[in-house]
Amino acid sequence: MGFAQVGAESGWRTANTKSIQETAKKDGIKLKFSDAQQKQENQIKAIRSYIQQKVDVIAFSPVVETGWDAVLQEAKRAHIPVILTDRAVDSKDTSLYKTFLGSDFVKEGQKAGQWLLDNASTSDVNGDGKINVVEIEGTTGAAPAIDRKKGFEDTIASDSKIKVIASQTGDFTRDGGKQVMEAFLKSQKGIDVLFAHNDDEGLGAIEAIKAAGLTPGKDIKIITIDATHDGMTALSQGEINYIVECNPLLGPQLMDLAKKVVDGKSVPQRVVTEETAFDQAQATAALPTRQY
Ligand code: GZL
Ligand code: ZN
Repeated sequence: MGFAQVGAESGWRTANTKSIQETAKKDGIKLKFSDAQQKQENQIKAIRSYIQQKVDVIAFSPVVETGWDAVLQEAKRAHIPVILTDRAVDSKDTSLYKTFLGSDFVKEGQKAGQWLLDNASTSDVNGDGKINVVEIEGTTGAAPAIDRKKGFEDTIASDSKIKVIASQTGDFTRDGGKQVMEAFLKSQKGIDVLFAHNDDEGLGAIEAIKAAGLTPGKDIKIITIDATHDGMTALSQGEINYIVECNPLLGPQLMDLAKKVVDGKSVPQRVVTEETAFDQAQATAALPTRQY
């Protein structure tokens, strides 16, 4: 298998890589692996090299949704099956990949929005009658960033008191989250809530919130997505208020699907990963047995 990974931008990505590499080893699958440092041209180069090496199957997590048709056509012409994991592509031609294994990101955004609807009464921290939300988005053009934003904003639309007053990409990194939150704290008045598209951005934002002399989780309510170890630790300590899980442990299902595809067996076009969400008490209870 040739796997073209996005990069190593977040705790989620590290756990995802570990799951893929460990499962390949356990299942006796020879894995060629590349890290694209979040650059699409590097992922395309890696896929082309796997085609040249005539691997049996190619799998990758597209860093952004667009611009994949050409290289996927080349894989198809070379009769090498492709499996999408984690993130989706916008290709209309679904013959370009055998299956897409990953989360429903719109649903993740909806779960984040639903928590805010359910907790609106205690989220107007500054008591101005409005719930002002700042949003730190994921990588521009990435499926999780587009879909989480859509799910969240569609859901909070049902409460006119809740408004996203500023939204900017933090590129799914801690440094990105810190820098964007520093800017928001300077430019925005009356921030009540932060919605960050992943734990790492939220953890970076927490550094900026503390540096501004504010208490994360109290002076600014924080909702993030992933449920990585560090995010869940901050949640159990009350620095984050709610985390929607995004399961990175795709290794076992990926290798299963790959074996079926290589054996010419049919596989479902879409496999949605199982995942839940955590409040503070649930995080404290789950932490001791979390795999990531
Ligand atoms: C989501 C995945 C996202 C994570 C981020 O499945 O693509 O990319 O939410 C990661 O932490 O960087
Ligand atoms: Zn308010």
